[in-house]
Amino acid sequence: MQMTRFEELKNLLSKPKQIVILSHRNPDGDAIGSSLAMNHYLTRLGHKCDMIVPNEFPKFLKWMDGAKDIQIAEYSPSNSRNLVENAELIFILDFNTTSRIDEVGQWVEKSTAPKVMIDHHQQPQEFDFMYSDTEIPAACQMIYNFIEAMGHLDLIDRSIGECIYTGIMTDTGNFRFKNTSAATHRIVAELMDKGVEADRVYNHIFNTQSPDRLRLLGKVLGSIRILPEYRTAFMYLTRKQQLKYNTQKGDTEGFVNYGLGIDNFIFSVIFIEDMQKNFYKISFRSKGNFDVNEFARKYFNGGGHINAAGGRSDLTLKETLDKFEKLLEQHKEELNKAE
Ligand SMILES: [Mn+2]
Repeated sequence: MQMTRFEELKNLLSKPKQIVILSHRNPDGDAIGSSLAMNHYLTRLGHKCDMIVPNEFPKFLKWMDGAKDIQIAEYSPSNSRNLVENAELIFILDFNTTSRIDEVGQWVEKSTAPKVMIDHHQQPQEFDFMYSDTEIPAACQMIYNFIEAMGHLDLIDRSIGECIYTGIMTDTGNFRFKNTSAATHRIVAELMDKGVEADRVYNHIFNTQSPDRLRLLGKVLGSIRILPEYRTAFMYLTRKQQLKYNTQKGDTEGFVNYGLGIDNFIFSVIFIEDMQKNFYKISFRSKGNFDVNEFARKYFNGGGHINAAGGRSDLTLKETLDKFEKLLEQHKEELNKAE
């Protein structure tokens, strides 16, 4: 593990501190898993920790130990703000710019507390202590490395192990994505030795769906657009459709990956209308060297990783899809050459 000024941080952590642990908007398994694992670990070291995320997270992540203690800034802004203002140390996990956490970001910018970033996304902002590695598939894997570097692997029990496992499993698409390494599997093996049951975690995350969610998936897959000339598939979901299928937070998670299942296809995209505001949230997935981070950054005000990124469009659905199809034409050669 390479963290800037690590020895200094170790020293800071040698005395009990008031710590705030933050993760990104629309928290996923890696965001919640890394927050909880870090919370349990630091609490065991004698620190007082509070976890904050900007908005609500899916029900399928709430079974993890301590999940009910996570503050949601959208629901309790003044309390969250107080916590950030009074923090002596701030952990920034699974994201790397304060713009990913809405108004919490402004409180963080004002805070003079030292900030520790542990993250695997590209182009990080500058923080006091940084462990940034875009080759690692999950922030949770980095949390494991951090605890190891602190010399505390013995403190990882089944409860911390399940949180770390959740983040690794979800961010690697169940150990399928390219950056899943031998190190990832070794860490997972260690976690299993500490009592983590892979099937138990999997069942909590993936086998707790509502019938409506499956029907929604059927609807989305039924309307998938297949563009072999660009090796691309895309889907969309309007607010009206989401209302019809009683869509809950997290229900659309993973839909986008189906497009990559088509033989020889390398690019899959889903456009999902926001339930409150007039914009479309976009998820981009690719296989191989077609860089969706760059694509999302350049055209859709987003970013992420080479093979998985997010973005947004403030245009109407029709305008958004027109823009997207024009971009496919522009990138036709690249899409056809990608491997
Ligand atoms: Mn992540």
